[in-house]
Amino acid sequence: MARLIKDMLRRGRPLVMGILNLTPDSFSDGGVFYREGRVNIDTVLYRVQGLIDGGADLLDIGGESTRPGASKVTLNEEVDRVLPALEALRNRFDIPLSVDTSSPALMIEAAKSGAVMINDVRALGRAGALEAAAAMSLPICLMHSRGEPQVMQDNPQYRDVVAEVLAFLQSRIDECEKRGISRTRLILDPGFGFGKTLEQNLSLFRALPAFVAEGFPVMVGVSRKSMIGKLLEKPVEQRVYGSAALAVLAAQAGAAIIRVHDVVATVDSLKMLEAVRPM
Ligand code: 7PJ
Repeated sequence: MARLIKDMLRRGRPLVMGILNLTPDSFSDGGVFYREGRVNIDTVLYRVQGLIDGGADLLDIGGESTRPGASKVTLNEEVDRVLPALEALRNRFDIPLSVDTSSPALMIEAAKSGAVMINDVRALGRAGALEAAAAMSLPICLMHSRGEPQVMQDNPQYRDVVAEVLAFLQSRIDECEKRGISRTRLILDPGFGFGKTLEQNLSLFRALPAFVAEGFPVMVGVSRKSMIGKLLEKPVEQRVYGSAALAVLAAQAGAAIIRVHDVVATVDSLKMLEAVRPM
C-alpha cells in the first residue's frame, strides 16, 4: 500500500478504488451477489474481473451497508460476507484489497487474510478498534461520520462543517498516535453523505484542498451519492457522469484515492485530467 501511494504520487493521478459491496441492501448495488441469502463467490469473481479490467487500482470490500437507514448487521454476518470473498479474491487476483469495516475482530481477520488496508467509516470509534489497529501495521482510512446510519440524515447541524470535520479527524489522529499507530499509516476522508446535508457536502468538497493540506493522503467517496442525485435530480443508476465529474475535481484538489462504483468512467475521466494537467 505504501508503494501504491508512492506510485500514485509519481503518476500524478489518484488511485481508483473499486467498490465491492457484499451486502444484501446497499443503495446502489445491494444484493447483486446474493443467491438464496448467501454471497455467491462466482458472481463476485466475475464482478471483480470487470473492476480489474476497467482499471481499478485497488478494491474496497464491505459487508455492512451504511446507507442512510440501513439495518444493523451482526459481526458474524459481516465476517461471513467478507472473509470468504477476501480469501477467494486473494487466491485468484493480484489487486490490493481494502476492507471496509468498523469491527475490530474483522479488522484483525482481514489483516491476517491479506488485506492491504482497513477503511473505517467510524474512524476507529468502536470499542477495541484502536487496539486492533495498533496490533497491525496496515494503512487505515479514518472517515468522518456523524451518528449511526439509522439516524445520520436526521437534520445534521454544524456551526462550521469544514472546521468541525477537520477537528474531528485531528482528534482521531491524536488518539491513534497515543496508541502507537504511526501517522504514516493514516488516510483521511471527510465522509461525504455521512450525517451531512447537500450544502454541507458541497462545503466540504470545496474545502478539499484544506484536507489535503493536513499532509495525509485524502480519500474521497462521492460515487452515485445523494448529493449528486439531488443536484441532478436523477436516480442512482443515472449518476455516473456526475460522479466522474466530481472524481476529476477531487483529483484536481489533490485527493489520493477516489472510491467509486463506475471504474471505467472514473479512470477515463482521470486520464483526461492527467493529460492536460500542468507538468
Ligand atoms: C464511503 C466509505 C466514503 C470511505 C461508504 C457508499 C456508502 N468509506 N464507505 N468513504 N462511503 N472511506 O458507498 O455510497 O465516502 S459506503
